[in-house]
Amino acid sequence: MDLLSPNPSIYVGLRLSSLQAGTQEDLYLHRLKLNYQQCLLGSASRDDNSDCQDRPSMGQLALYLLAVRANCEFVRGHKGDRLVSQLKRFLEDEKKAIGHDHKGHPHTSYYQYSLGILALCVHQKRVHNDVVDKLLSAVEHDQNLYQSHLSVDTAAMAGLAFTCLERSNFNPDQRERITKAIGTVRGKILRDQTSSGHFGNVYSTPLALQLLMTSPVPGVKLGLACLQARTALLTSLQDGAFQNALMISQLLPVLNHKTYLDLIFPDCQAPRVLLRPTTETPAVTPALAIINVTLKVSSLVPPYEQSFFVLSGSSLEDVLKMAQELGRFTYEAQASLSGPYLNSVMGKAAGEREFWQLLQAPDIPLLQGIADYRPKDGETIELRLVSW
Ligand code: B12
Repeated sequence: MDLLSPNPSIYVGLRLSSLQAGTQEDLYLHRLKLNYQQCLLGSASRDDNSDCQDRPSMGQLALYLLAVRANCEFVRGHKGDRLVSQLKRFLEDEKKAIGHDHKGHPHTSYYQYSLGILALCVHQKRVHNDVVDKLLSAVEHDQNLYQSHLSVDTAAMAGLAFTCLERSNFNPDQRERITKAIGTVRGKILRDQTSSGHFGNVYSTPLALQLLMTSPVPGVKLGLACLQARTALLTSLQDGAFQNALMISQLLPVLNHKTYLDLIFPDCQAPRVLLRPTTETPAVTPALAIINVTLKVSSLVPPYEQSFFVLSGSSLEDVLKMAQELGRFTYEAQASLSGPYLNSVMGKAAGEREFWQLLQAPDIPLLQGIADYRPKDGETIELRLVSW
């Protein structure tokens, strides 16, 4: 995948919004189908096709299946069956990685595991009880811990997967546990509401709201919490917090009172307003200011620290590029659906269950990636190798 590959999450978000992009939308789905089928089913053209350097992950395949469903299609035929089998195989492998005693971890994450179950469910494909059991256990054990390890985003995605199983009457033997787990993740999300109204942080709020909106009996307390979250989201939206296309794709359904569960019975006839290409507003050339940003890496020996003068409005990625050009500093980023993901610094690649965390020194994790975050004058950004 590269940064120009079509992104299934964007297609899903658009189809669950009140907007449509006319023929562009059909073209986009066509490109998605070509890309995913070629990369996953390994057709003959794979070797000469530079579009698929990496095989899509379990979560990407799941998002692709959600995109197909968003167009009111079911995966069909030989190719469709193969994709479904692949996703089931991915889940089986993850189940093994978690292990009988639930001591291990999925190779990807419980977020992608949930996406996999959700995607199969909206295509009316059942998964074995023991696959669902792993996700149920993750939620149940998390509840016993003093501090929750599942992020709000993951809890919300797990809740959406469970709710789909519940609504589709799948895995009837586990019904009681499923219903209880939905209550558990809902409670966790509500407890994680911040004073500003967001659930977790601004970027986990769209998925959290998607889950809470599926609640059959909203009740006054839940209704109020959702209202506060919506208000907080709208304020963040006006403040320009939503620049990242993937984040917008998770927000669009919520703004249209829809959730991923609408993909069980999608409504492809609902009227949507035609999106117009944005008319370029004449660029208000901001006064060219030069700011000072310090880049710091303490996780390695010898540590690195250097200050740079960059144009205000530069992204963290611009700073990293400049540092690399000036020497002594190197980094590598890989394309993801969220944008470029920093995976190696000074030749040190993050290992399994490790990542290069981005922080505003001394200790505030950034809420955006290297392409979206724009450091302010005088700021020190630390890149820290941590386990997760
Ligand atoms: Co994260 N992460 N994450 N993350 N992550 C989320 C995307 C989200 C939305 C969480 C949140 O704040 N609510 C934000 C992004 C907000 C935004 O775009 N404005 C977020 C953030 C901010 C980060 C960090 C920047 C935090 C930090 O360092 N201060 C770092 C990334 C730093 C870097 O570039 N090195 C970070 C790290 C992680 C870990 C804990 C390492 C894991 C990823 C490792 C793994 O899964 N093996 C992680 C996860 C799991 C997620 C989560 C919960 C799911 C992502 C996923 O699997 N998507 C999302 C939640 C969400 O989307 N709402 C947050 C589905 C698959 C199919 O898509 O593109 O193939 P994918 O997935 C890959 C990328 O998403 C990438 O890792 C995934 C696995 O390879 N990734 C990226 C994960 N996080 C981020 C963040 C950014 C900015 C980028 C570019 C890529």
